[in-house]
Amino acid sequence: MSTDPQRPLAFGTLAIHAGQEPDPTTGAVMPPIYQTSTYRQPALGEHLGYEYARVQNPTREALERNLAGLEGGTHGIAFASGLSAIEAVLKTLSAGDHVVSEENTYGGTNRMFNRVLSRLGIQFTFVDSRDPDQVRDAMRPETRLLHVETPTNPMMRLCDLRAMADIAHEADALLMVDNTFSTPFNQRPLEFGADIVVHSTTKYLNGHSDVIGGALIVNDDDLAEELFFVRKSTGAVPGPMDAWLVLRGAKTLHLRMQAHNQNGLAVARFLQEHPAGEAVHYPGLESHPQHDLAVRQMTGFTGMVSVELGSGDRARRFVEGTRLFALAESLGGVESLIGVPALMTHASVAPERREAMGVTDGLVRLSVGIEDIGDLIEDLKGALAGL
Ligand code: P1T
Repeated sequence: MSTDPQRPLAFGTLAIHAGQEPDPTTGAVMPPIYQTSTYRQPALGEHLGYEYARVQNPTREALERNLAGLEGGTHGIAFASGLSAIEAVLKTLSAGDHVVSEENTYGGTNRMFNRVLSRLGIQFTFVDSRDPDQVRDAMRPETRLLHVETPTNPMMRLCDLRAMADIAHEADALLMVDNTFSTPFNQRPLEFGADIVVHSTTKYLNGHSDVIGGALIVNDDDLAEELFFVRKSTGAVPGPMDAWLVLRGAKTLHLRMQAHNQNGLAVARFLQEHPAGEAVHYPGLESHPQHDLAVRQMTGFTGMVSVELGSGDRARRFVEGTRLFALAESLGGVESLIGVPALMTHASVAPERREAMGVTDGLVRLSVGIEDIGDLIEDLKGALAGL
């Protein structure tokens, strides 16, 4: 694709072209939506590389090559949701194996670990991965996986990806990084030594709030084969239409993320200066306790901002008072959303654990979209005036 094979393609070019060739039969520049469950085989024991759509689908494969290109990996494996992507990795483990996980993950990830997979004999230890010593101390001989999110949902804590990779590998474990909040435009964990990157493609990668999807990206052929095997054997594949929509969304990731990064920073600064906000959590602010680390391993800080308003009542009045920011779960779409994690995305986390992490009833999370920033600030100003 590149005229000079020595010169790597830039991110924006990869977003549009990585893994994409015009359709060989028609020249269609977008891969067709192969809406089929099965494929005719020319003779018994012979096929054209496609047998059954749980196992192979060309539209899904186009998406997988694209996502692998964006994360700098060699294999992408698409799933029906972010949670099913994470679950597939856990299904490479066996009863008795141990996992160390950041404590402040998306509430649904925590629920799957605590209430589903622990019943099958997988053991979990939850840590504050801002502190590498705490992570190292939690590793055991039977630890197979270290799972982190950075920034975390919704406290926007960071962990040092290079340190996490070293700790995992010293213990013969793999490092899995949930890169949903950052996106590969802002942070590429494989470059810091991570083994597996996971995405809820529902969020920024698709970017238009119209699909539930997930993906894993890895660099190791054997690991990829194992994960393809788990997906084939358990079945959490995305449909071809959804795969196509995520691919279409990913082609504008670089443009959307520039706008999300800009608007996110502007909203974080506005909230920081507003007297109603007690604390603003955004890694792009100089006041974020890990701002130096943010600058070292990220190139932008996304559109995710959390603000502490001091009480559940004030949080409720704020999220019910906005007009442009819609009160809703999820994040990463072009439109701005707002919510109270303690009552919504993290309601499944035990209240005392939530409180200990700062996920209070007064904490409001904003997914800042790419609308006009003047209109967004006016909207927030109006809602805060009503507190
Ligand atoms: O919803 P699903 O596509 O299954 O993805 C789960 C998931 C995984 N990882 C992170 C960091 C996430 O934020 C999510 C989903 N999060 C929300 C729905 C939310 O509003 O935070």
